[in-house]
Amino acid sequence: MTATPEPTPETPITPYDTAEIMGALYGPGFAGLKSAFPVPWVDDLREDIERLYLEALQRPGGAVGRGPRRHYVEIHPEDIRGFLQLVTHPWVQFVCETVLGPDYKIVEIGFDVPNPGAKDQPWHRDFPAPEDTVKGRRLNSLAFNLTTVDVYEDMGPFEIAPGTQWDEASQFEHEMFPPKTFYPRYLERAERKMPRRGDISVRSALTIHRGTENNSEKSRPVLVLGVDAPGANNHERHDLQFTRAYYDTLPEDLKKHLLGRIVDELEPIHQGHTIEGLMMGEA
Ligand SMILES: O=C(O)CCC(=O)C(=O)O
Repeated sequence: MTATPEPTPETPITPYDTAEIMGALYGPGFAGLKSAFPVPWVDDLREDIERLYLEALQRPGGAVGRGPRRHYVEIHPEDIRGFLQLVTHPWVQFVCETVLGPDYKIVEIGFDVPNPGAKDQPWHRDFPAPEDTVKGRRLNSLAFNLTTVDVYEDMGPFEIAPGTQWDEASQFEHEMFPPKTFYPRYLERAERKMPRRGDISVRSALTIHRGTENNSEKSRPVLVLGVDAPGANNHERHDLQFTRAYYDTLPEDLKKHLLGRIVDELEPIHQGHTIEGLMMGEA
């Protein structure tokens, strides 16, 4: 048995494993960490999200439909109390560096709200696979998800078809929506995720997935953090903003990972990332 080496600056001991993370994202296309955040911290996040959701619903274009009784809202990092803790969590940083390299960029923060009565979404990717993935066989973006409620079977859990980030998409509508004849392949592989408050997960947004029907009385707000490798250009669909006063409070080594604008006053976000194929029915 090999002895554990003494930690030195060259061999820092981290509890996380590079091969395991690479294997998870390049294999199933999904990884998770249980109990990454304290429950009271998540409860504060839910409180912030509930307030931002009400505000967004009142603002034209503030919340985009993602299907019947479902919305997506892109937000300003400083409008949630836990932004800094989220993006400096050692696992989040480790996964970003491992999969996207040392120059990874945070490009999006928002939340999905599947409300009671939300229906099964069509299986989909969040955007078409880029050339880097199709030809280069490389993942150049990740989406972290953090539930703000404990999820149970009747709450329309998120469902994912492991390994499908590599599926060829020439027959997909808009390169994102596979034809219904492909659904048996996803159903055969489907995994329903029922995280608890404090758990965090990460996936390739190309791994085919869907939100399912919410038959409960409870909504299931989930935070989304989008991160790119250099050149992925997903920031073009988003509008990350920081006030100068807030930005100045952030640690220097975090700033190089933020791809957004510094503004005098936060501006309402015009939602750039609509997913046309999900906007069916009334949101
Ligand atoms: O229900 C979820 O957790 C995710 C929904 C989703 O994939 C989407 O709206 O694009």
